[in-house]
Amino acid sequence: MSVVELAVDQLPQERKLVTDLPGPKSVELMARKEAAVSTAVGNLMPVFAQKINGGVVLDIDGNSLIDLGSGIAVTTVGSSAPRVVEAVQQQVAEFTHTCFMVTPYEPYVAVAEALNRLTPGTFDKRTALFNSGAEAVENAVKIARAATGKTAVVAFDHGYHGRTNLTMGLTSKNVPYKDGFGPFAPEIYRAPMSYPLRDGLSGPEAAARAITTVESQIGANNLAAMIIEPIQGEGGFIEPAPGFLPALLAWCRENDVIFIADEIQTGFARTGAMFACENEGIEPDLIVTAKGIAGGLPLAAVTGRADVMNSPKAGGLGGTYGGNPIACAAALATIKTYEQDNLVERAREVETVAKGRLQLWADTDPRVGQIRGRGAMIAVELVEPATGKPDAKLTSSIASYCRARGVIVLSCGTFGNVLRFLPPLSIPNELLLEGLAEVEAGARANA
Ligand code: PLZ
Repeated sequence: MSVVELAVDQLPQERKLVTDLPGPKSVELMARKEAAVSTAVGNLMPVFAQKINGGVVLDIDGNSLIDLGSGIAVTTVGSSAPRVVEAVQQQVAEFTHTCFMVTPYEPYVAVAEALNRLTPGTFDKRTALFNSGAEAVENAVKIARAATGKTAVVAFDHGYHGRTNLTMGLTSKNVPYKDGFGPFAPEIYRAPMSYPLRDGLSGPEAAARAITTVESQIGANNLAAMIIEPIQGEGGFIEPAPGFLPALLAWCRENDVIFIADEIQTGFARTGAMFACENEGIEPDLIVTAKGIAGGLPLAAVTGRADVMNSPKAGGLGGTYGGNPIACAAALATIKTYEQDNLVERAREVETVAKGRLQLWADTDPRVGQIRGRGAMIAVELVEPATGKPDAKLTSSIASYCRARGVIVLSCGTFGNVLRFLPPLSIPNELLLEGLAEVEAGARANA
């Protein structure tokens, strides 16, 4: 069994509610939030955080909640993980910023070396660092266009790549991400995704369908890049059928199309491999990472084939803050934690524990359409048993039930009918099981 290093002043690893949720202090702060923050910036739970580590979130009223979300797959090593805290404290005292393009510093180079070493593919690689997932995706597209001299980009049904103008266009779902925010960037196309529960196609069949769409609607001679999440995140934790990704990659290689894997949500041990592409044995031309890279500090990267990464003109990539030294120090400590604490193995253990518990529920409840996912990225798709239609109402009722009882549960999916579990790998198994038991209780309460 792998052992996760624990915070020095670790919170008691238990769920404990001392008020109704939200408690009075959170209610008061929410009133301030509503008076100060745009209503367009929503909150899943109206509960304000005080301190977070291990598998619990302590709120400002003293309630201790079970964390099954990791801030959307970010604090995979745990929030305020010990090595990260130490590295950030050291770096913040040395210098906070130079702009890498003005005065470079070693941590940026070390993060690039680590990503070149860890990402799939033994070929010569280069990396560039950015601030957010969406910014890195935009840069991957810029790089692919520079490398190929072509302009079109194809993304997939149910795909999610961000909220900036270009990445909004790449994102599939309209509400809440795109509605009213157009016009979108030109030369973005969409192909059908492999969705085994709903299309019944094998990987090669689904790939042939996608390739037909691409060839008939875009043309390989116009296509700079294909971008895909190896397991879709916001779209519903959709795992393509085996063989789908390798067939797409092979087609891209034959047609001078850059294959971009968006591993922003799946990367860094999350799926029981350092990167989800490893599960299918594929080596993308470019791989985009963020979230789990730096233990909660904002950092993102594009890593890939040296010839592709070096194709924009000198000075063509950059930004004021990209690869901020504090974020880089955090990333180095985070990566060390993945490797030294063997968190890839810990993610596999989380899969066994979580799937085992969810299966007990599924065995007696036909509304569980499918349990899927890998590692610490596990989902339950909820359906109407008679028709197989997505059941978004049940999904939100269960999520609300859990949140009211101090279990942070996220949902996702184009049809809003998927419960997703993204616990930090620092969560004790007992707490994970307790949280999942509450999910089943929520389903029983909504029978
Ligand atoms: N690509 C695969 O999962 C971010 C979005 C939450 P940023 N996912 C969480 C929300 O509602 O905004 C994500 C992702 C994949 C790109 C992104 C974008 O990463 O760091 O949020 O820009």
